[in-house]
Amino acid sequence: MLIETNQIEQHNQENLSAHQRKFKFITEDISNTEDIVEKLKVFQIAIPSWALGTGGTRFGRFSGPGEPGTLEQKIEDVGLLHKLNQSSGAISLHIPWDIPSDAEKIKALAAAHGLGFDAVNSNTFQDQKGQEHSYKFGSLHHVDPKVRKQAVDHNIEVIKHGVALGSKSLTVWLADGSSFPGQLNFREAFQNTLESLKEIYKHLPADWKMFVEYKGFEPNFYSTTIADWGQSLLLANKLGEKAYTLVDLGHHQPNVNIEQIVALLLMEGKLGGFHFNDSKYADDDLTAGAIKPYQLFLIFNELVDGMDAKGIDHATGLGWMIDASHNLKDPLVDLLQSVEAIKIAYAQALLVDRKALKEAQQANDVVKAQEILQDAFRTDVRSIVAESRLRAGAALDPVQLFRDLKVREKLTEERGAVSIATGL
Ligand code: PSV
Ligand code: MN
Ligand code: MN
Repeated sequence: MLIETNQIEQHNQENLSAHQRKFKFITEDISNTEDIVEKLKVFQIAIPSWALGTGGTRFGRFSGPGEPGTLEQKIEDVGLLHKLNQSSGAISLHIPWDIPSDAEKIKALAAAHGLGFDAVNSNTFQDQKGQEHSYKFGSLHHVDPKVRKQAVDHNIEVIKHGVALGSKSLTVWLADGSSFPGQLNFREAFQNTLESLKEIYKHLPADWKMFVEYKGFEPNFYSTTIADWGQSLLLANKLGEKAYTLVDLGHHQPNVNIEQIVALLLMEGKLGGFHFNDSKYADDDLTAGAIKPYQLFLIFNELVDGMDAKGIDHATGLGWMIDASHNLKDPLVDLLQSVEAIKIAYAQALLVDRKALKEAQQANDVVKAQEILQDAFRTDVRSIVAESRLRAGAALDPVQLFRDLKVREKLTEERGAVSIATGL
């Protein structure tokens, strides 16, 4: 084990009095801190296997030292995150980047790190070696039924891998679309996608969910076949009760009101889960909360409101996952920062005085409504989040402990300076 429990205890001991001072200060002003701490303690955010290596851009990839080269090493990395924050208890695999050679062994390794398997992701946006038909012009929407069948079969294969690992959901993201007007018949592309998804849906185990991810651009730039939440919802409704819309924060055109989308999808019982990240321009996949923390808070505000209204359990009701990749930072530190930002936004949303907000809305008191939200957002909840970690046996300051224990240096010693990590 690269990080021992006693090292976490020692770190917490050294930081305890400073933490307690801040936590005591905030509990004096907030009546429901205990409730918030307990909710945060059980809140888990899954880590995608492809975020563990440096992502790169289409102009180049500057890989970092000690990055994982195998599925086993990726699991070990998520194990390290979970040891540090006790909030990253699952890994999400992308097939075929992460094909497990021996599912039982991989499952046992994950279990030894306290990890489960989140959604499995199919990949029909790249051609693989030896593949018969190319996805250059799409996969599930393709004009050629042979290409569609190949893509359907791949998804069925992914489900099988997921079943062997104990995963409970399949995420389908398609690069299918067009880059020039006239290239596609929109209705036929949509119908083909629906028929293909129906085939895949038939192979979904009874207790599984299918997440239909949408994205309005890239790699196609004129149209994408599942471009927005409306098109994803249309598909999910036609597919059946196991199909849901998945919201990736980076997949919207600039300034789209994502919190409103989330509110309505939740209301319709069709919000499946999230890919958290942040962006300034497009699908930038930056650290969650790095650019627009207020938006992240407003999204959680809708989530808490909508989930409570329906009695949905915050921790288990939706699929919570990060989907980020980073070119400049240590991937593990970046993921720790993302998890922290998500938990901060969640904690702030739990602070919102819902009764007062309702009253302000009913009275059309715009100023009051804004004040209520901004009061919550401007509250420094970091000590509440830290307290939840302390109680869960995690580190008070995961990033600091990562540095102090020289985790990256040790990984580099073990794995070497040159990385062969897969992923985008
Ligand atoms: C596509 O941009 C995406 O967000 C999808 O979730 C993919 O599965 C993931 O990134 C990794 O390529
Ligand atoms: Mn995504
Ligand atoms: Mn994306």
